[in-house]
Amino acid sequence: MTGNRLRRVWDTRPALGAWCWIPAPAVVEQLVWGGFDFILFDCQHGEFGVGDLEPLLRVTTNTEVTPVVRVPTNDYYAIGHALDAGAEVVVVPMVETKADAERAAAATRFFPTGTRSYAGTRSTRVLGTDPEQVNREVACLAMVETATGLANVAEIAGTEGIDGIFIGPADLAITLGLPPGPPPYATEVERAIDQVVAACVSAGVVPGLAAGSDYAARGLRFLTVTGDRALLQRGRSELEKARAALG
Ligand code: 3PY
Ligand code: MG
Repeated sequence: MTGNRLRRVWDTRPALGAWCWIPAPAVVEQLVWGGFDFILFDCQHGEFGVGDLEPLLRVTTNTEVTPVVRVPTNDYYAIGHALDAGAEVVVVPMVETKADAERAAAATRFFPTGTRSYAGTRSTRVLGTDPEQVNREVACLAMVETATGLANVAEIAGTEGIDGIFIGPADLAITLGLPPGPPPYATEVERAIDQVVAACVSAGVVPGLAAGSDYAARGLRFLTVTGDRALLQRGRSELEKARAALG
């Protein structure tokens, strides 16, 4: 498969990925071996910034795993730098309005559709040197994770250059006046998920959710199944099992 493999995956079936919060190539390698469709490198809540991405993204070179980066904020420099380092998909947090969505989309593409700046960085080895082809292959996912974003979701999903909406259920719950928590979510959050999926379907873009494959049946096509921290935390249940076996 050439170009951005994840685009081909989410067009045919739900894409399943893992979060990376721990900035260690050995950890990324384990996730690559896990066989996920994508790894979501989290520069917002992970222990690294966009300047630390390159050695981590390099581990995905020539694998079937698409590198996705959540940038820390909706920022021209952060989006450009993540793409320069080799991100094929950028996830932009806290998109609340059409203007926010337009800013994220413009930073993701070169002229004439955007304002991204060109350089012979690692990205030219990943998606090529032709700006038109790169514009077609990269993807920009806007995060809808606030009550305001939810109210404007149809406009956000319909913004030129927005390829999908990624729902952040924790921030969304908080801004709806509810505590954040694991799935199944509060009724209002579950309803919001269906509202975002409907807006995405009508705009022809990909709906995604920071939750596992249970949600694929609800129309979600970009799902994070687990992450490095969660996998390590399983050590606790292993210990509990071992203690229980000892009686
Ligand atoms: C959220 O749930 O708010 C997220 O951003 C997912 O990490
Ligand atoms: Mg969030």
